[in-house]
Amino acid sequence: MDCKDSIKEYSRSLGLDLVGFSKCRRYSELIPYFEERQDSHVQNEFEEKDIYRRVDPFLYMENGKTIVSIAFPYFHGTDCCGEGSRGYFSKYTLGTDYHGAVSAYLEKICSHIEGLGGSAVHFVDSNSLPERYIASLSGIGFIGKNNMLITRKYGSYVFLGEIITDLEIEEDAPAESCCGSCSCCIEACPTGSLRQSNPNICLSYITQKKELEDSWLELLGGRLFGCDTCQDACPFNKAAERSKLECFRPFDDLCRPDLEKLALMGNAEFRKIYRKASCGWRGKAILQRNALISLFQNVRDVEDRISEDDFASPRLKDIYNRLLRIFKL
Ligand code: B12
Repeated sequence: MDCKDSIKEYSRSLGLDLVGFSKCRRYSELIPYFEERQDSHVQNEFEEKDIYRRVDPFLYMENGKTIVSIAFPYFHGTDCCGEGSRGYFSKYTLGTDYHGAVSAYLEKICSHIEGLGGSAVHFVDSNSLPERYIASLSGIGFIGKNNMLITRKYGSYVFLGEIITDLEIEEDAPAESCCGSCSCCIEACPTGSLRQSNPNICLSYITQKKELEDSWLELLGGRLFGCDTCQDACPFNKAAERSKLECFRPFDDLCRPDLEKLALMGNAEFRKIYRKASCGWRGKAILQRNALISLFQNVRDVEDRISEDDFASPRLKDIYNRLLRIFKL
């Protein structure tokens, strides 16, 4: 069996059936695109600022030859998240934090590659490379009008992980966009973020942003962390297969969040429940703030049950008073 089949077979034994291969090379064709975005100030604070780092996988492995892209399906089909409820977490946040969970899988596959005689380094999310673009080059999915890497099997509800290796492996054919004339996601986006190609007004980002102007407080619409609106609108997600990866099975507390408990939670509760999930990395106060926003928007007597004095943090006191002014006075 050659290296490619061996890596695919080993990944499949771990429950990972979307694995693609592309050549490790500089993505110079993206430089003008990234420069234009920089000039029009639409870069997001979570994006790598240095354009040359964004297109250069050799920074991670000088003699890299091949990049392996792997999709990790996370949606278990649980009917616990959705617009219309008073407060909900987006689908990707519901299970174990994907940074650790995906890394654990990638480490195993790296060891397998080392067993084949190659070196291997792995990434998920926190790196300077354009993961969706690399995944599309490897053919595991195409990039949709909602910017998402969309796979035929699991739709776009997948995380992406990559391995760079010095093994020379035949590349797969890149995937072409299949969106055609469909623009469901663009029409569904509540803020026009997709139409304007501006991730800084994407509600997923707004739920994670530390400082929010008043105008955003009314627009979160129950989103406690992340936004799925453009993905939920996508026809490729309607019949998408569900994830069988146990690590992404939703935690009960995240499925049916008690907004009042969430807004008033202490450090111990945060660490026990939310820090382990994918919504924990921005800290406790962001989740408390978003829960407070949902409460003020949806619950009539919230100010009788929760007061400014319940919060030690000046930031949360401030948001409480702003919400009181906007929704109750
Ligand atoms: C910054 C960031 C964000 C920001 C900005 C998102 C954005 N639209 O770029 C915010 C906080 C808003 C965000 C939100 C989300 N994110 Co995010 N995020 C990232 C991060 C760290 C960097 C992305 C980035 O650089 N964006 C800037 C744009 C310009 O680059 P890009 O999206 O990578 O790719 C574009 C170019 O390649 C271009 N392109 C494609 N082909 C070609 C060809 C040519 C020739 C050219 C010139 C350009 C071009 O189009 C692509 C799509 O816009 C990546 C991890 C990583 N290292 O890649 C995760 C990542 C993209 N996020 C991810 C996820 C899951 C999400 C959310 C779904 C979470 C949620 N439910 O709320 C949303 C989706 C929002 C959306 N519709 O994009 C996943 C995406 C998985 C997938 N199936 O696509 C990633 C890959 C993390 C991971 N490892 O799984 N995210």
